[in-house]
Amino acid sequence: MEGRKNSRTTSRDGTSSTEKRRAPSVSLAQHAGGFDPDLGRLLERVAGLAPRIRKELPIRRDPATTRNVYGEQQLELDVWMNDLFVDALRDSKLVAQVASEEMGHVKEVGRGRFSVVLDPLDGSSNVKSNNIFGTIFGIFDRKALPARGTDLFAAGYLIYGPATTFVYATRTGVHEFVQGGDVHPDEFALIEEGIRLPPKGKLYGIGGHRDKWTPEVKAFAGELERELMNLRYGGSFVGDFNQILHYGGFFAYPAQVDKPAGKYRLHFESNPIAFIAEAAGGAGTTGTERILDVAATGIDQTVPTYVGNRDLIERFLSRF
Ligand code: FDP
Repeated sequence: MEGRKNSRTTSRDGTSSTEKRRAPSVSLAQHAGGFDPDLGRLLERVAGLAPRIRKELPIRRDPATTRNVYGEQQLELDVWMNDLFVDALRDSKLVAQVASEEMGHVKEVGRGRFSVVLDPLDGSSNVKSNNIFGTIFGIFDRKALPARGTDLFAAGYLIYGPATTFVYATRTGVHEFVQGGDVHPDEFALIEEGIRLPPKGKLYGIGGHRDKWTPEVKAFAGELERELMNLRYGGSFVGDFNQILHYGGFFAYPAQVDKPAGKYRLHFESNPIAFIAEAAGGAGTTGTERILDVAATGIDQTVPTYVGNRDLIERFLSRF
């Protein structure tokens, strides 16, 4: 199945291949179910929440009265999406534990084989401005939380952009799906299978404040700029990484001189994305070690996060 593209992709002559032949599209549930039937069922549940989420987006735009464990002001949408995902994971009967960026603790939800870590709404500051945001998740098989990233069984994300897309990865590959279509509007159909980071990275993006970046980060950013790589920073990890997945490059929310442990949450953001980057042939580092190898000491750990093409990560690491 490696490298397959869905029958609805547009060909170079501009005609949609749907117009040429109507081959049946491959659904997310079928695809992931072919890898592992329980994973197929779980991902179908997760993806099945997208239509409800999209419906609520125009309504739940206000700040909530609460803050998360990191002291950040929550949005109504943060809280609502967290509950929506936790309830769906519990109802699936496939999950034992859930931990999320919004809860700050591990919740026992049943006796299933999976444990799930998630950032229900990644990029919440983009809600107000209607820019890209999404949901990131990681799935462990028969592992108690918090667990090391290297033990992830699968990981993925949803993007609520102009189109709703779903990316999932197992150790053997990364696959992308899009929601919609004339036959099953709520279903996710395969767009691309076995995605690999393009060999010559085009983009770079670095969060935080240039004045506060460590000398290694400043120097490497200068190097990428001199190589005329294009700067893209959108303020949501999921959206920024998704660009790297498609165009190749380097993305970081780095160590800063006043924040050596970075901003991104190891379990809910950095591990799932590093897992996907590696499954697509790329790499993820904290600057001192592979992200997936970081020992799980607490559910609220943060790590400096650098992901992207392997050659760029290696060049970055050679500066230390
Ligand atoms: P947000 O706080 O808006 O949910 O770690 C969360 C995150 O977004 C990332 O998705 C995003 O890349 C980063 O924070 C944005 O941080 P800055 O506002 O410092 O750019």
